[in-house]
Amino acid sequence: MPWPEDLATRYRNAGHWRGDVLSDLLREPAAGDPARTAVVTGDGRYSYGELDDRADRLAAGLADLGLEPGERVVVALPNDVDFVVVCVALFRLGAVPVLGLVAHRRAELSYLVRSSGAVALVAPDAHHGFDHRALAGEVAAESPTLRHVLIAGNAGGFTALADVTAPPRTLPPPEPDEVAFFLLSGGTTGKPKLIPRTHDDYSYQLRATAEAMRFGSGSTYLAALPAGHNAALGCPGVLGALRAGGTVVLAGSPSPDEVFPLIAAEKPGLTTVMPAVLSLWLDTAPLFDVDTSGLVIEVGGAMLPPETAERVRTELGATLTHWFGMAEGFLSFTRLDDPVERADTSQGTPMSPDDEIRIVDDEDLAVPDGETGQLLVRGPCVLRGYYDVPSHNAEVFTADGFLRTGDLVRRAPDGAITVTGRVKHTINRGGEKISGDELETELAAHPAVRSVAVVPVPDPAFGEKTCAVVVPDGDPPTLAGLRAFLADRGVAGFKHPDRLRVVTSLPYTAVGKVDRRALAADATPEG
Ligand code: OOB
Repeated sequence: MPWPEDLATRYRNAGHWRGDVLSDLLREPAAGDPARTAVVTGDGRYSYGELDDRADRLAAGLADLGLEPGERVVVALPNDVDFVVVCVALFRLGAVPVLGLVAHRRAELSYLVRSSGAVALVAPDAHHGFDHRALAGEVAAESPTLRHVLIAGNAGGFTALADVTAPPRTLPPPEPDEVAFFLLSGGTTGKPKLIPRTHDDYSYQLRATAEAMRFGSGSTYLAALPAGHNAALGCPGVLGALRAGGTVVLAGSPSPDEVFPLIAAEKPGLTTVMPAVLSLWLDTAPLFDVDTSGLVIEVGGAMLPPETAERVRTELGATLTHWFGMAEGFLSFTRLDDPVERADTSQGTPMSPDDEIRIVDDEDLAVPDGETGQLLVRGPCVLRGYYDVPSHNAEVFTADGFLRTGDLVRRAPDGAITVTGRVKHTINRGGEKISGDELETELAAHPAVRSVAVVPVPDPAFGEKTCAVVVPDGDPPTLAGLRAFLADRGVAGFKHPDRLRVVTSLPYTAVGKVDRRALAADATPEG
């Protein structure tokens, strides 16, 4: 779904889209200063020269395996150097990464393969004690399009990523307006959808966010969130840091005992967190006694209590920028020089001067500044359609190409946007988005569930947790039973409900839909 020509021309003339391609990542620093550190992990340090060469060799090796430009490859790797090498190699080949999470299980990975028509899957051998090789085998068994399973580490019966190598050769570069990779949507209705991001649009996002965060070749970015998520990938994140010729520190998890030693050792100037993780960092920081005063912390993804924002300054001595972002491409954030009140209570202004926003009521009519309405967005990074779901696209895009975000916001007279809620059926569990429709469908398959509604419940640490409200069929199910059932169905653990409420009937609205608002209003932290 390309942008219409008039808008594409506008974005090019404005200098947003400059014809950059992500296959060029690593190239310039590797040529100019090959020994410079590109990536640091818990296990090692990797130079631009080394990673550039590894990406070239992997791209050639993948071409020898028969992988063609345009073919999709599901990548579900942890924050490790392989993530960077695999992504850049696929960009160079013109193959299209579909970025999953290492937390994904059979249900999610098979869905990603199926919905993208992927021909290959890249996974680790094991991670945090979980056998991803066995998981890859299960996915392969139910994915007829999959020709290759590539394993980082000990490959068992599959192909080892390290063995996919061939002498570097010149490959035709991708076109700037082609899809560079797919991100996964947090969902509005139904299952999460695939979001195409082009070389031009993502390069603009990487450049503009790096400039706004004053991130340059001497800067270090700490990736504490999963690198496959837009927040840590490209705001400016892992790819933006590499594009700028800076250093990326990849933390295996956002856990304080992993992150604080890395901050002490590598002194990153920029990182991204979600509010739940930030609270954990704040609570545990005194135990580590690390100097965090040089750190700019981008916080977004879920509601940030103003008290938490305040603690970033008083307890960490760090600088806070507050972000509203979505994988769909719209970003709004407070700038480094904004007054602190703005950073505490709003998500600032859109990234691009050519981002267009509308805030509308139920009739799609614009609401005045200061009043709450649904946010509609269009712009040089905002997708024009999810992949291969025309009827869904017809619902969530206006005729003139604005995306209905499903988020409720208000705009102050100075243009700053504040998120106040949402109309979409998702649970925002510490920043991890769970599609209510998807989870209800999975739970409804349980034999003891007659009907089910999934609603958020307030949680002091996560902001929201997930409550399943169940009308039983016979003996009511238990929470543990439902969770085990979902695990058996291969549903990722973060989607399993945290609470269960058993009821005799669900409330319905006048038009006969489950009244989730009433259920959510009844919900207490205890469930
Ligand atoms: C980020 O991206 P996604 O795609 O995982 O989630 C997008 C959704 C938004 O539609 C909104 O519902 C929610 O996450 N959200 C917020 C928020 N920022 C995002 N809700 C309340 N307050 C905020 N500040 O979450 C994401 C992508 C890039 C940068 C930062 C976050």
